[in-house]
Amino acid sequence: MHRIPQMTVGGSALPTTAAFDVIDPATGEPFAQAPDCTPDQLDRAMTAAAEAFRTWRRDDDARRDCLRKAADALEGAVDTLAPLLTAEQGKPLKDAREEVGNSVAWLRYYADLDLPREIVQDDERGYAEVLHRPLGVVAAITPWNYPLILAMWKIAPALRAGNTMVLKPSPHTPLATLALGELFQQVLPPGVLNVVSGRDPLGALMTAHPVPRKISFTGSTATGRQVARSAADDIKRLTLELGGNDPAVVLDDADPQEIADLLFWGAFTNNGQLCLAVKRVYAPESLYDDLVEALAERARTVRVDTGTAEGALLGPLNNRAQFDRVSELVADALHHGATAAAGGAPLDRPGYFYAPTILSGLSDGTRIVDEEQFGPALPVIAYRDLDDAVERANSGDHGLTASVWSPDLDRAAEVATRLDAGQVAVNVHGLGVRPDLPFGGHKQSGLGVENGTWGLHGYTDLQVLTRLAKS
Ligand code: TXE
Repeated sequence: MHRIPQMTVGGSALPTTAAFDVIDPATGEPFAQAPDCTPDQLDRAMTAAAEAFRTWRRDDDARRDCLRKAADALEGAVDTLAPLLTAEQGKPLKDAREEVGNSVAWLRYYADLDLPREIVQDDERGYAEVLHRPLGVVAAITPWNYPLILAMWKIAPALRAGNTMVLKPSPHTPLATLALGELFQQVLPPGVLNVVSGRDPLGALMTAHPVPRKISFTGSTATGRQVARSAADDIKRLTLELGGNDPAVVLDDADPQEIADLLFWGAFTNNGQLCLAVKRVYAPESLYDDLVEALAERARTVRVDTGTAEGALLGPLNNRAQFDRVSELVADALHHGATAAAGGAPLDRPGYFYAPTILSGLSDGTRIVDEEQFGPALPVIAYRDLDDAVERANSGDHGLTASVWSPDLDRAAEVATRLDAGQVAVNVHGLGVRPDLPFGGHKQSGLGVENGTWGLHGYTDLQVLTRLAKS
C-alpha cells in the first residue's frame, strides 16, 4: 500500500480519520487508500476557504504571482504526479505527463491573461463601468477520466478571478489531486485551495453546503441534474460540464486512409473516456466498407497495456462500473446484429482491459449509438443522404463537440456549423480544447462554459459602477 496522501485544509494537512481503498485499474486490486472526509472536516474546509477569500479577492497582481509559482511547482513535480495519475487512472505514463504539462499551461495562461477594464461611458455627463466581482467560495467536483487537467480548468480561472475553492476529486482517482493540494501548500496562501476526498455522498454534501456561492461540476448528466437541483435552493451559480455523444460526419469526397488516423484518435484518446471523444461515426455508403476497415486496422494494431509498459498507447478502463458498461453496450450491439470489425470483447487478463472495438452494420436506435459509451468502442453508421445524416447527428440530448471530414474545407465548414454542438471542427476532432477558447455543451451536455475569458467570467458576478460627472 502507498502512503495515504492527506487532505489540504487551511494550508496544511488534515489528519485522516477514515479512509477508503483506491483500485489499480490495471489489476482490479486496491493499491492505496485515500482519506474519507467527514462532514465536520468539510465544514472546516469551507470555513478556511471563506476566511481566505477576504484577502485573496483584493490583490490581482498577488494572485497572478501565486498562479505563476503554482505553475512552476507543478512543472517541477511531474515525476511524482504523473506516475500517481497512471497508477490510479490507468492511462499511459506519457499521457499522464502530458496531462500535468497541460495543467501547467492552463495555470500560466490564466496568470498572464490581461483583463481589460470595461468602461462603457467616461464623458462630460458621467462615468459607467462594468466590473467583474469574484463570487466567494467555489465548490469544485471532478471526474476520474482527466483528474488533474479538469481540476485545473476550475482552479486556474476561479482563483485568478479572486475566488477561493474547496475541490473534491472522484473517489476513483483521488490521489494525484490530493498530491496537488499538498504541493500547492507551499505556494498559495492558506485556505485559497482546499482539497478534500471521499465517496459520492461527499459531493452532495458540498453542493448543499451553505458556504459555496458557486458549484463547478464535471461529470455525468445524471449527477449534473442532481447538482443543479441542489444548487437551486440558495441560487448558487453553476457551471456544468457533462457528457457528450459526439458525432463525426464523413463526407463522400473524403479519403478513408487519409482521415483514419485522426478519426481513430479522436475516438480512442484516453481509451474513449473523454467527454469530447468521437462517440459515433456517420459514413456515406460509398466509403463505408473502406472506412470501417481502415479504422479496424488501427484498432487491431494499437498497443493496449498497463500504463507503465513501454510503448503502451492505451491502458485499462478506469473502473469496474465503466468496464461493465462498455462490455454491456458492445454485447447489446452484437446481439442486435452488429459486427465487430475489430475487438468486441474484454482482453483476457486481470484488470479492466477492453479490446479496441469497431462496430459496423448498426444504426441509430441501438444503445451504443444513442447513449454515451465512454470507452474504447466506436460504432460506424452508414448513411445515404447527407441531410438525413446531419439530422441523425443532431438527434439526442447531447451537444458537446462534433466534426466533419472532407478535403473540401468550405463544404465541410458549412456542414459543421449545422451541427448542434458547443465546438465543431473540420478534419480533426477536439482541436478547440485550448485555454483561450470557450468549451461547453449545448442541450444537456452542460451549462455555461469553461476556459478563456468566458470561463473566467463564469467565476464572477457583474457589477455596474456609475457616477455623475463633476458639475
Ligand atoms: O460520474 P459521476 P461516474 C459519464 C460517463 C460515465 C458516467 C458515470 O458516461 O459512464 O458519467 O461516471 C461526484 N452530488 N462521465 O459515476 O457520478 C463524484 O464523486 C455531487 C462523463 O463516475 O457524475 C465525482 O467526483 N457530486 C464525464 C463526480 O461527481 C456527486 C466524466 C463525477 O461522478 C454526486 C466522467 C452528487 N449527488 C463520467 N454523486 C465528462 N463530462 O467528461 C457523485 N458525485
